[in-house]
Amino acid sequence: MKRIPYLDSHTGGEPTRLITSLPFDLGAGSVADKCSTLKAHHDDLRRTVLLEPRGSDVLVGAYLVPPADPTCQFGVIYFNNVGYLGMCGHGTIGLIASLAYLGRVQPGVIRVETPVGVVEATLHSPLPQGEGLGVRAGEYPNKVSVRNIPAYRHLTHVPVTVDGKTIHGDVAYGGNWFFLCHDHGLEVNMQNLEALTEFSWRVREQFTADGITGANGAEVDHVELFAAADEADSKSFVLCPGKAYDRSPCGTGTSAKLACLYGDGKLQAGKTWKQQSVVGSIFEGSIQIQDNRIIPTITGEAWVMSEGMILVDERDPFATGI
Ligand code: PYC
Repeated sequence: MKRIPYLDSHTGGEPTRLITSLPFDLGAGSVADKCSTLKAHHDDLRRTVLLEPRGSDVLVGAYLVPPADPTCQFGVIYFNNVGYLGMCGHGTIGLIASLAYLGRVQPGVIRVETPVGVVEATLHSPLPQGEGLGVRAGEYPNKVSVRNIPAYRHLTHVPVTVDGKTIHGDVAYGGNWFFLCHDHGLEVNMQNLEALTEFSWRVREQFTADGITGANGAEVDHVELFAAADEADSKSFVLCPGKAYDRSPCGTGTSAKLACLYGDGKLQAGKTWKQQSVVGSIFEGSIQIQDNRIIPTITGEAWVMSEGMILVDERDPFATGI
């Protein structure tokens, strides 16, 4: 019987399943190298941990791995129901809040190596200034700001025709690749999830058919449909690569959005932008410009919600998921 301990959290409704120790060695390379090794040799573990019957399409997983960069405390590799992610904003907020719950980090700055670069998380102290860095009994700090890798817009106002309707959007990078669209004409709310999902999926298929990619031929595997919001600057529906929608406002998607806003002259460095998800949760985002690069910071809260042990009986026909 294999036993794999896990800790589940959610960030604005989007779950992260944290696996703090892997049952095999991934060598001494960078986190990007470790991710390649996982893909090539250990993809069964991703399937076991995340797919039904032990998981679901909605879950995002996070493997905690040793960093190669000596300035980092942790390395992390995010994964989903169909593969691996470059970075994950909600996942990093979930990771740091989970590590705080486990007592493995204190409020302050924590550097994390991901397959696409180093991100810097700030775990905020829940106590007012002057009351120390600690927490009230039984509580753990759960508010996290993530200074992401640089974000940028790759293509502007790209037309895509779906079901005879032509829409437009930008292709931008925030740690993953996104198509960001405003003129889709759909209501962005919980009553319209099926239509939003099907439409976004068709957009993504059409992108592939049209040969539109991110830089260096990268697949644009996330679709963001934007709409006006009452309690934030904007609301969005985000479709993830495995056809589940992001319950959070999507940290990497918000980073891509901030890069486009800056490119359009609609966001200045240091100003806060509030992005709301289709379920109503909000991330605050801002950018800094450093060496002509756009560096987004995303802030949100995560909540631990389940701690346990995945059991894998080797006789189980669904040991590696459905
Ligand atoms: O928050 O960056 C994010 C994210 C990517 C996919 C799901 N969430």
